Amino acid sequence: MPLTTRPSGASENELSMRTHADGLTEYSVQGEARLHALGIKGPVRYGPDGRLHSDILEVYANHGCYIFEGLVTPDEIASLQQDIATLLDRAPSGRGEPLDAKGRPAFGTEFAVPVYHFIEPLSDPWGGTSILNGRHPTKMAQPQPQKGSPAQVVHLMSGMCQTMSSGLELYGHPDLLAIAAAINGDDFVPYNDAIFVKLPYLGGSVSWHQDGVTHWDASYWDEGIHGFNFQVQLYPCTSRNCLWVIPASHRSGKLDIKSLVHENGGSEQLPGAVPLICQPGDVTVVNRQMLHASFANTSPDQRVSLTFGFHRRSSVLGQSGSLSQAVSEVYDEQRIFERSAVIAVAIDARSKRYPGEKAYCYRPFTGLENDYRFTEENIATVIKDYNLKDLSI
Ligand SMILES: O=C(O)CCC(=O)C(=O)O
Repeated sequence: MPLTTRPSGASENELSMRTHADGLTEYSVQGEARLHALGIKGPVRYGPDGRLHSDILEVYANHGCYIFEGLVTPDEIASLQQDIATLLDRAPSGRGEPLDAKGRPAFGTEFAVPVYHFIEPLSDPWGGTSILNGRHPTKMAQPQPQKGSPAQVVHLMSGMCQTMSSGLELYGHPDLLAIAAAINGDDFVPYNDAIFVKLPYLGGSVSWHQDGVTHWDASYWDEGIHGFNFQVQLYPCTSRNCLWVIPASHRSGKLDIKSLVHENGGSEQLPGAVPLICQPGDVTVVNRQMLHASFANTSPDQRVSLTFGFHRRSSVLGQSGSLSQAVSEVYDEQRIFERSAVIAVAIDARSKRYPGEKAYCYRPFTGLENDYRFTEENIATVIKDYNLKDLSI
């Protein structure tokens, strides 16, 4: 739906926002039709063996993505929304600022990895740059924000397992971990997490990319080798603000994105893409080899996506750091164990919050449960600054 009402305070600049929004209309209609035809949505279901139903795994293998409807309960979503609102309220007033917008000391200065990542409204911070191994080779359209918009807006928040109690509890969700085990094996390992924030009329874009960077040329390459990302959706995701993916692109190897955009007349509206339209509580699973992007949010709807991924252990063991990790870092057994311990502590934190729920049994920590309880000591040694040990590939 194009913008039909003039946002308050809008000026002639709104025209370019409107042009951007109008320009997405036909593409959205076609994308939504493709999404419905694809059959990639449904509730989580298990087979007689108690593992994720093979029908779902087959759909995921074919298309590279799945939308688990209503996987996270409304009560849990409400807690997550509340914690996100607090995090945004306490964000620095801009990049590098010590105080929040209300003049209080900003949240999160004690963490080694900065919590908040700012961008200029409606901008594309990574497209066409060498940031993140240069994996976003083309620039997205950057519409003019309306007059009076803030100079910078929060685009990403890092470290959800240490910045919000509901984030750590979510990390131990039994269905999410069972899905991770079904896709990556019972000895699966974590990747990283990031909360994408797309504020109404302000949220930036994420240019077309494939996430994985390490295994493309390996003789043992396959379609699942770079793992997957969950996105837990806290608000309705529309074709205007959501993540778009190109189905089955995870099976095509490394794509020449520059050429794809060039062959598309320079337009970022790549053919065949589908919008991952969701309701709050839905969880998407997206193979990290899929070609995916999101457009500047020129819509009135905010999106907040808690994004966290998992890998096969064999994809990570022995690799060197990439993306946000330094190349000098080596993912040896110890490093993997220490980062994986976050899952063990999260499972215990969750079982304290939801005592009636059957806790997930994470195989690499079987027998070690008592050492990885949600205690003050483990918060200090396992959780604090855990994201320095992310396992990016
Ligand atoms: O949610 C988005 O807008 C971008 C997500 C993304 O690019 C990713 O998870 O790799």
